Amino acid sequence: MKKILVTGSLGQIGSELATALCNRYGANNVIISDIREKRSDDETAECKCAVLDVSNVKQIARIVHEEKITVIYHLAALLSATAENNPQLAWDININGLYNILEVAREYNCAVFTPSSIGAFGPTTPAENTPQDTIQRPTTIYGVTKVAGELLCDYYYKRFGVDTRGLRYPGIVSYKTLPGGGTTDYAVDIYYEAIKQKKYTCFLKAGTFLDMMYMPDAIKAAIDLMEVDPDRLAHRNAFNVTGMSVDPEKIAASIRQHIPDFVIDYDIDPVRQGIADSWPNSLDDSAAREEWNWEPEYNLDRMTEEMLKCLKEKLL
Ligand code: AKB
Repeated sequence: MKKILVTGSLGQIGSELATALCNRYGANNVIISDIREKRSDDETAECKCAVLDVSNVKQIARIVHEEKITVIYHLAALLSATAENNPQLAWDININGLYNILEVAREYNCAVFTPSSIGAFGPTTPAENTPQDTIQRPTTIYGVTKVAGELLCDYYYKRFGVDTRGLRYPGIVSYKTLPGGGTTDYAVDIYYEAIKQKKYTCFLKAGTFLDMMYMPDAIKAAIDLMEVDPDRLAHRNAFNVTGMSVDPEKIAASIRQHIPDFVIDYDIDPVRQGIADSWPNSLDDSAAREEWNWEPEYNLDRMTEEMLKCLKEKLL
């Protein structure tokens, strides 16, 4: 039986992944953890919860040893805009934290899931239909940590046999826990503001195309990848996955099908615009489709319908 540790369990992806893991493997077999105590308003799994700082290798080893952990979903990380504001902290959490997880996984024979990102690409990467294997010269500290993380996970698999697997997540859209400090966060904020005031001021320009994915697909991708027969995996870490390629105008048009007087205007944040401009417009996810049958269930309009319905229930 798997015994699972989730780091970063109070964040946008971790909070929903933890619930899905409890449903699938039983709440007794999942330990959630984060840098802070869980609060009553945190929407995450009802299971054992630990405070865990991933920069403290002894703390990680103690939990893994005491709880007999066999699989770690390692989600604790800084996102792109926050990382750019504090590159030293980004290195410490995104790289030293991952290194600590991999070292403990090596010692205790755990499998490890780690998300990479579209941020692992840069301005010299082909921007349209970005291939699985291509140029990776990111210009952000976030991207540097993501490329280094992909390589480190490959290294731990090849050198020590640690069962490392990972995805290059695009922007993730969801209505339970807000993302924090990402460049793609506008694609979540826009739905909240559409419900609250039928108006949204976007920090990225019209025409800025980026890949996005709805949360249920992001969760399904992580669990499916961790369950597939390892003999099928040629890539293991850092699979391109995507649900859709959209810009702010396309999301606004999809929202207008439900809220006809919804208005979008623009107040550009140069830092996040610069980051977005350095990332691909659309990913080729054929390696994930071939190696472990990846297929998203949500396109833009299906996602919009569900986001607006769920946010209406939550906010009004
Ligand atoms: C971010 O915007 O930083 C993240 C990502 C695409 O990795 N959502």
